[in-house]
Amino acid sequence: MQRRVIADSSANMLSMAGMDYQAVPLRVMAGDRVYADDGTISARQLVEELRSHKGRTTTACPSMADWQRAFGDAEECFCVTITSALSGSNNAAEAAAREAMEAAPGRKIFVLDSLSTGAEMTLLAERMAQDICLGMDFDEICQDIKSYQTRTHLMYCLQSLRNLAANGRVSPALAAIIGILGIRMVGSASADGRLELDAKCRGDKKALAAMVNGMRNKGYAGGQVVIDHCVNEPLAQELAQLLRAEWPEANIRIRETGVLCSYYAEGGGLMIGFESEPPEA
Ligand code: X90
Repeated sequence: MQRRVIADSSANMLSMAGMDYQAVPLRVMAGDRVYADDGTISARQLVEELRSHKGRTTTACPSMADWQRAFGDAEECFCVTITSALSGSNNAAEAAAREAMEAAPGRKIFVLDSLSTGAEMTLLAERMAQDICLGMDFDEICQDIKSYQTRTHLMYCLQSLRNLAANGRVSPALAAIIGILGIRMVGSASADGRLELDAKCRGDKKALAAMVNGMRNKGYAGGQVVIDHCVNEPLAQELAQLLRAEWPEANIRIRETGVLCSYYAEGGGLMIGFESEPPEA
């Protein structure tokens, strides 16, 4: 039986080693240029090109057809989407799944609303893959993923909310405060899948302390961490160092944001997916 894991591209993961995995691209539009989130442009180049673009920019979620193409002929699909509170990706995936299952009774497609994005989605997709490797059945996997989701989290540190505000995803008032030079917003994905402000920090040092604190408060105790950065590897490395100082057993990976997350996190931004509770034995 063919079993496939699928995530939209906001997970910042284009492939998964040794797994039947598909990424469904979102898009960024600037004038008549369309940037598909499929690995064809780096975060650095995207940020540079957008800086020189004068007009309006926006984003688009995948269509039902995009999701259906990703399902392919796989009999069982396990999908995870960016939060439904900020994007239509989850809606499109749900509708595509309903249609595909009606057309082929017996086919099983699970769509999970991550209520988050980025590296938290990566952790959820990797858990799906792990469950498949363990040979769990469809319903067991759905249950396990929902319970795993209660101990995955996302924090971020942003230097600008310009693109989020321009596209109606955060309030212009908040964007104006964070837009002040040197001010960083440290926040997390809220329970209902929106941006939650945890701390306004002046400078990287305070922001790093706020991130470590935020993770501790959410129950981080040495489990998996995935740090995605938008043209800011030094800050990602510093955060990793602070975490290792406190939790030597921490399993930390550092990656670069894809197109969608680079656009919204903007240059300098970090997004951190992590598990609460210690690593499993
Ligand atoms: O459908 C679309 O056009 C995509 C809209 C996406 C909007 C939000 C993306 C945010 C990405 C920002 C930091 C983390 C936010 C976490 C929120 C739960 C990156």
